[in-house]
Amino acid sequence: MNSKFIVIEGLEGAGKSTACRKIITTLYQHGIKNVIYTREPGGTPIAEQLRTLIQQKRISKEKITDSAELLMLYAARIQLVENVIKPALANGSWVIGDRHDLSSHAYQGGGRRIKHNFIHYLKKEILGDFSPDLTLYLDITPEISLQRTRNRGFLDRIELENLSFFTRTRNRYLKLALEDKRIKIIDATQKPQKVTYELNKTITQWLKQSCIF
Ligand code: Z5A
Repeated sequence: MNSKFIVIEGLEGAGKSTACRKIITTLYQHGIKNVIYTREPGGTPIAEQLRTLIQQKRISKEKITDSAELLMLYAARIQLVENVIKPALANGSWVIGDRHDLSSHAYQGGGRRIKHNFIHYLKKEILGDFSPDLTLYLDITPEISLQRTRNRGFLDRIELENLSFFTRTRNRYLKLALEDKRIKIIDATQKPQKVTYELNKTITQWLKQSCIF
């Protein structure tokens, strides 16, 4: 059975971490037991250090520029892809990714307004043709996202952005999801049980369509 790379995307608080756990269980029930979980940014020692740099509120008075943030995200991503994801796929494992490249197009492209052509150029140069087999985008409004993350009490550097930043991010997610049939949109404003039901349905249909069982 060919191994696959499945990615979960969405605003913070969309339920990505919860969804990753559920998907691993669904795959297990379908006999796919060799599955690893990755998160971005992060997932290797160097990528985790970059994650800390990206998320930390303040290291000194020095501001992280938008371009530096984007480059650090791609540096973390390629460390993870080359050292963890590709070797796992080559060994027959499936990979469930908590965020991947689409996040940069949504947050840095939509949220930070970095030019699409520049991000696309980086993606092509750094990742080449490597991309997920399936992406599940958990759609919530920025208002729900802020409500869920603020309930947690701790906000990192990106979570401190304002509502219009997250509105632009969500709009970019939706635009890109509607343009690419490998991205499925799940309404994640619904109750957790309903979101889990939709996830299972979408994954099961996709497994059938891809002739995986
Ligand atoms: N970032 C970027 O800018 N560019 C990039 O290229 C990449 C990332 C890769 C990573 O944050 C940050 O990096 C992120 C984007 C940026 N920052 N922002 N802002 P992270 O990895 O630390 O966290 P996150 O990805 O934003 O996820 P999260 O906050 O941990 O949320 P989540 O994984 O989507 O949700 P969860 O932990 O499963 O659930 C959150 C809470 O909501 C929890 O209390 C649940 O019980 C609740 N929940 C979940 N689903 C529901 C439903 N359906 N109803 C009610 N409550 C729910």
